[in-house]
Amino acid sequence: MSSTDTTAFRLIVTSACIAGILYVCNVQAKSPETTTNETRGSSAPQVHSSGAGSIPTEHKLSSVNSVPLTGDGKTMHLNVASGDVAPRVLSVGDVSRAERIAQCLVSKRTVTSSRGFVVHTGLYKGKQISVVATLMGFPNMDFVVRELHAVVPGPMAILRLGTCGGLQEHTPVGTVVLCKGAVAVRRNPDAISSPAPYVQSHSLPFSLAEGQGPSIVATPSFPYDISGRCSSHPGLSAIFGDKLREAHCSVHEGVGASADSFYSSQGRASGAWGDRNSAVIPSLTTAGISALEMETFHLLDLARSSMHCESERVYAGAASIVIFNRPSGTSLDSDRLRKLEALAGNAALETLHDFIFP
Ligand code: R1P
Ligand code: URA
Repeated sequence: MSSTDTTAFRLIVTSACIAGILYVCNVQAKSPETTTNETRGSSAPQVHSSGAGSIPTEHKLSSVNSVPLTGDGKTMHLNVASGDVAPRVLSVGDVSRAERIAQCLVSKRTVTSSRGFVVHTGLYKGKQISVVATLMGFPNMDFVVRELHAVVPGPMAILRLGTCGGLQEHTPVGTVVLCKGAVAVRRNPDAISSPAPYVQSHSLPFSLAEGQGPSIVATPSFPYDISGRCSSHPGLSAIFGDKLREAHCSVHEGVGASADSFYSSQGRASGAWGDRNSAVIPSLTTAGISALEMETFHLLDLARSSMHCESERVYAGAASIVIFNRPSGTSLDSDRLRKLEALAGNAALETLHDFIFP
């Protein structure tokens, strides 16, 4: 094949894949009963699920002081065993987003767990990739990364594709924010339960430079801890950026913030909870944060922590689709979101496929 033929062939395969995802979206939008794990392509997925998560009565868990495993070698919460997971992983929050993107995999097999995690694994252009529904928040990302890592020998590449709030005027809805790094925003219960002399209402300055330690330490007036920045793997992120741009996504490279709540630590107004959070969004925006979501920081933090162990290191990166623009108060319509999920999902699979472990 000439290089023109090869390019044309790749274009056809990629377009067919995106068309497939969009077709599945439409089918699902019309008939919600089709959102189960049944076959949608030529290859029948093998699905196995169990009551993992609650401790199975027939098994005594081993390794209780590391990653607890059932008698048949499955992890307690994701229900995965050795051979169920590929070293290249795409993590998405939403179960239906994972299922739609996984339509691009052939010889797909699916593992579900009673905790709600879903792991699809199959071949993408000849390489094994897992697409995982990670659900929401730091604790779920922790279960996913640690339990997948426990059953995959050697290094792993993990990308997250999520949705987010855009904090800048130049990150309107529909932008895909490629995350160069992230900080964590956490509500501090000791600070919030102490009487506040006043409530901080305008921005508190902090820097997004790397290696600076905590950016903001919570006080009763501003009861939120903002961590220092943790970075994506530059090589993996650069490929992801190229693939997103090739897919004609509107890409903005920036630093994100991951919050421990969709509400308090994302600066959403509340009457009932006394969140004292009116300075959260101004502070993040003034510091230059582009995207606000709930998992990326923890993924990058675990990847950073794995660096001391080269042979089992996690290489991580992330991007998220802006569904709300906080300065303008606008939101993305669901059709555009589905289309962007398909394009960016395909770009993520391409990235994982092309990434060469150092
Ligand atoms: C909140 O609505 C959820 O959406 C974002 C947040 O991080 C959080 O998980 O990401 P996902 O769309 O990947 O779930
Ligand atoms: N996900 C979040 O966590 N926050 C948003 O505003 C949008 C998506």
